[in-house]
Amino acid sequence: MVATLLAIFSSFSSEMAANNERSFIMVKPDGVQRGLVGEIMKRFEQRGYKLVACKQMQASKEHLEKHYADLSSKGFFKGLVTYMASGPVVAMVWEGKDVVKTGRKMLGATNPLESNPGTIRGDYCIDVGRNICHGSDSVESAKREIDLWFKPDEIMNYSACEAPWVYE
Ligand code: D4T
Repeated sequence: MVATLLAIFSSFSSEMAANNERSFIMVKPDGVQRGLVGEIMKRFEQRGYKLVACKQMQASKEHLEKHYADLSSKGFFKGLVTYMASGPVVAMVWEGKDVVKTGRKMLGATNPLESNPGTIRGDYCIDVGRNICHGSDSVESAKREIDLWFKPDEIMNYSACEAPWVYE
Protein backbone atom coordinates (compact mmCIF):
# COMPACT_ATOMS: atom_id res chain seq x y z
CA MET A 1 0.00 0.00 0.00
CA VAL A 2 2.75 2.44 1.00
CA ALA A 3 4.77 1.41 -2.07
CA THR A 4 1.76 2.01 -4.32
CA LEU A 5 1.18 5.45 -2.82
CA LEU A 6 4.86 6.30 -3.22
CA ALA A 7 4.77 5.19 -6.88
CA ILE A 8 1.68 7.33 -7.55
CA PHE A 9 3.24 10.31 -5.78
CA SER A 10 6.51 9.90 -7.62
CA SER A 11 4.87 9.69 -11.06
CA PHE A 12 2.69 12.69 -10.14
CA SER A 13 5.66 14.79 -9.07
CA SER A 14 7.77 13.90 -12.12
CA GLU A 15 4.75 14.75 -14.32
CA MET A 16 4.42 18.08 -12.50
CA ALA A 17 8.15 18.76 -12.88
CA ALA A 18 7.90 18.11 -16.62
CA ASN A 19 5.21 20.79 -16.81
CA ASN A 20 7.38 23.34 -15.02
CA GLU A 21 9.78 24.23 -17.81
CA ARG A 22 10.19 27.98 -18.20
CA SER A 23 10.99 30.22 -21.16
CA PHE A 24 11.87 33.88 -21.36
CA ILE A 25 9.63 35.55 -23.92
CA MET A 26 9.94 39.24 -24.75
CA VAL A 27 7.91 41.62 -26.87
CA LYS A 28 10.54 43.84 -28.49
CA PRO A 29 10.19 47.64 -28.90
CA ASP A 30 8.56 47.30 -32.34
CA GLY A 31 6.02 44.82 -30.96
CA VAL A 32 5.15 47.26 -28.18
CA GLN A 33 4.91 50.24 -30.55
CA ARG A 34 2.72 48.27 -32.95
CA GLY A 35 0.26 47.29 -30.23
CA LEU A 36 1.02 43.57 -30.41
CA VAL A 37 1.63 42.87 -26.70
CA GLY A 38 -1.87 41.54 -26.11
CA GLU A 39 -1.82 39.39 -29.26
CA ILE A 40 1.49 37.76 -28.32
CA MET A 41 0.42 37.13 -24.73
CA LYS A 42 -2.93 35.79 -25.94
CA ARG A 43 -1.27 33.12 -28.06
CA PHE A 44 0.72 31.73 -25.12
CA GLU A 45 -2.32 31.89 -22.84
CA GLN A 46 -4.58 30.21 -25.37
CA ARG A 47 -2.07 27.43 -25.95
CA GLY A 48 -2.32 26.60 -22.25
CA TYR A 49 0.95 28.06 -20.97
CA LYS A 50 1.04 29.80 -17.60
CA LEU A 51 2.31 33.36 -17.18
CA VAL A 52 4.57 33.47 -14.10
CA ALA A 53 6.28 36.86 -14.56
CA CYS A 54 5.71 39.98 -16.62
CA LYS A 55 7.02 43.54 -16.63
CA GLN A 56 7.48 46.45 -18.98
CA MET A 57 10.84 48.16 -18.96
CA GLN A 58 13.23 50.12 -21.13
CA ALA A 59 16.46 48.14 -20.98
CA SER A 60 19.87 49.82 -20.97
CA LYS A 61 22.43 49.07 -23.66
CA GLU A 62 24.62 47.41 -21.01
CA HIS A 63 21.76 45.08 -20.04
CA LEU A 64 21.06 44.22 -23.69
CA GLU A 65 24.75 43.61 -24.40
CA LYS A 66 24.61 40.96 -21.66
CA HIS A 67 21.39 39.49 -23.06
CA TYR A 68 22.87 39.21 -26.56
CA ALA A 69 26.47 38.48 -25.43
CA ASP A 70 26.75 35.43 -27.71
CA LEU A 71 26.10 37.67 -30.75
CA SER A 72 28.72 40.30 -29.86
CA SER A 73 30.94 39.37 -32.83
CA LYS A 74 28.12 39.76 -35.39
CA GLY A 75 27.95 42.76 -37.70
CA PHE A 76 24.35 43.46 -36.69
CA PHE A 77 25.12 43.47 -32.94
CA LYS A 78 25.43 47.26 -32.48
CA GLY A 79 22.25 47.97 -34.45
CA LEU A 80 20.44 45.21 -32.58
CA VAL A 81 21.35 46.67 -29.18
CA THR A 82 20.44 50.22 -30.29
CA TYR A 83 17.02 49.04 -31.57
CA MET A 84 16.34 46.96 -28.47
CA ALA A 85 17.20 49.92 -26.21
CA SER A 86 15.10 52.37 -28.28
CA GLY A 87 11.83 51.85 -26.41
CA PRO A 88 10.06 49.77 -23.81
CA VAL A 89 9.90 46.00 -24.06
CA VAL A 90 7.60 43.58 -22.25
CA ALA A 91 9.58 40.82 -20.56
CA MET A 92 7.75 37.65 -19.56
CA VAL A 93 8.30 34.19 -18.18
CA TRP A 94 5.95 31.48 -19.44
CA GLU A 95 5.78 28.05 -17.87
CA GLY A 96 4.61 24.65 -19.11
CA LYS A 97 5.52 21.40 -20.83
CA ASP A 98 8.20 21.87 -23.50
CA VAL A 99 7.60 25.64 -23.51
CA VAL A 100 11.09 26.51 -24.78
CA LYS A 101 10.87 24.48 -28.00
CA THR A 102 7.16 25.05 -28.50
CA GLY A 103 7.54 28.76 -27.79
CA ARG A 104 10.16 29.04 -30.55
CA LYS A 105 7.79 27.28 -32.95
CA MET A 106 5.00 29.67 -31.97
CA LEU A 107 7.30 32.67 -32.61
CA GLY A 108 8.42 31.34 -36.02
CA ALA A 109 11.80 31.55 -37.77
CA THR A 110 14.14 34.41 -36.78
CA ASN A 111 13.80 35.87 -40.27
CA PRO A 112 10.07 36.60 -40.59
CA LEU A 113 10.16 36.06 -44.36
CA GLU A 114 10.93 32.43 -43.51
CA SER A 115 8.34 32.19 -40.72
CA ASN A 116 5.30 30.12 -41.55
CA PRO A 117 1.92 31.87 -41.66
CA GLY A 118 0.19 31.13 -38.39
CA THR A 119 3.31 31.83 -36.34
CA ILE A 120 3.62 35.17 -34.56
CA ARG A 121 6.40 36.48 -36.82
CA GLY A 122 4.80 34.87 -39.87
CA ASP A 123 1.63 36.81 -39.21
CA TYR A 124 2.91 40.19 -38.00
CA CYS A 125 6.32 41.16 -39.36
CA ILE A 126 8.67 41.22 -42.34
CA ASP A 127 12.26 42.28 -41.50
CA VAL A 128 14.70 40.28 -39.34
CA GLY A 129 15.75 43.48 -37.56
CA ARG A 130 12.10 44.16 -36.61
CA ASN A 131 10.94 40.68 -35.69
CA ILE A 132 8.80 41.85 -32.72
CA CYS A 133 9.52 39.10 -30.21
CA HIS A 134 12.21 37.01 -28.58
CA GLY A 135 12.08 33.49 -27.18
CA SER A 136 14.79 31.49 -25.39
CA ASP A 137 16.46 28.94 -27.67
CA SER A 138 17.29 26.32 -25.00
CA VAL A 139 16.42 25.52 -21.40
CA GLU A 140 19.92 26.70 -20.35
CA SER A 141 19.51 30.03 -22.20
CA ALA A 142 16.08 30.42 -20.61
CA LYS A 143 17.58 30.05 -17.12
CA ARG A 144 20.31 32.57 -17.89
CA GLU A 145 17.87 35.06 -19.44
CA ILE A 146 15.29 34.74 -16.65
CA ASP A 147 18.06 35.40 -14.08
CA LEU A 148 19.20 38.44 -16.09
CA TRP A 149 15.74 40.02 -16.47
CA PHE A 150 13.94 39.06 -13.25
CA LYS A 151 14.62 39.05 -9.52
CA PRO A 152 13.50 35.80 -7.86
CA ASP A 153 10.61 37.52 -6.05
CA GLU A 154 9.21 38.78 -9.38
CA ILE A 155 8.44 35.21 -10.46
CA MET A 156 5.16 33.79 -9.19
CA ASN A 157 4.63 30.27 -7.94
CA TYR A 158 0.97 29.35 -8.17
CA SER A 159 -1.30 26.61 -9.44
CA ALA A 160 -3.45 27.49 -12.43
CA CYS A 161 -6.99 26.20 -12.00
CA GLU A 162 -7.00 25.12 -15.66
CA ALA A 163 -3.99 22.77 -15.24
CA PRO A 164 -6.00 19.50 -15.07
CA TRP A 165 -7.83 20.59 -18.24
CA VAL A 166 -4.58 21.31 -20.09
CA TYR A 167 -2.55 18.29 -18.92
CA GLU A 168 -3.78 14.69 -18.68
P1 D4T B 1 15.86 36.42 -30.71
O1 D4T B 1 17.02 36.16 -29.79
O2 D4T B 1 15.58 37.85 -30.89
O3 D4T B 1 14.66 35.59 -30.36
O4 D4T B 1 16.29 35.89 -32.08
P2 D4T B 1 16.71 34.44 -32.45
O5 D4T B 1 17.19 33.66 -31.28
O6 D4T B 1 15.56 33.87 -33.21
O7 D4T B 1 17.90 34.71 -33.43
P3 D4T B 1 19.38 35.26 -33.14
O8 D4T B 1 19.77 35.03 -31.73
O9 D4T B 1 20.24 34.69 -34.23
O10 D4T B 1 19.24 36.82 -33.41
C1 D4T B 1 18.98 37.72 -32.38
C2 D4T B 1 18.31 38.94 -32.95
O11 D4T B 1 19.16 39.60 -33.87
C3 D4T B 1 18.40 40.11 -34.94
N1 D4T B 1 19.11 39.80 -36.18
C4 D4T B 1 19.46 38.52 -36.43
C5 D4T B 1 19.40 40.81 -37.06
O12 D4T B 1 19.06 41.97 -36.81
N2 D4T B 1 20.06 40.50 -38.21
C6 D4T B 1 20.42 39.24 -38.51
O13 D4T B 1 21.02 38.99 -39.58
C7 D4T B 1 20.11 38.19 -37.59
C8 D4T B 1 20.50 36.75 -37.86
C9 D4T B 1 17.13 39.41 -34.85
C10 D4T B 1 17.12 38.66 -33.75
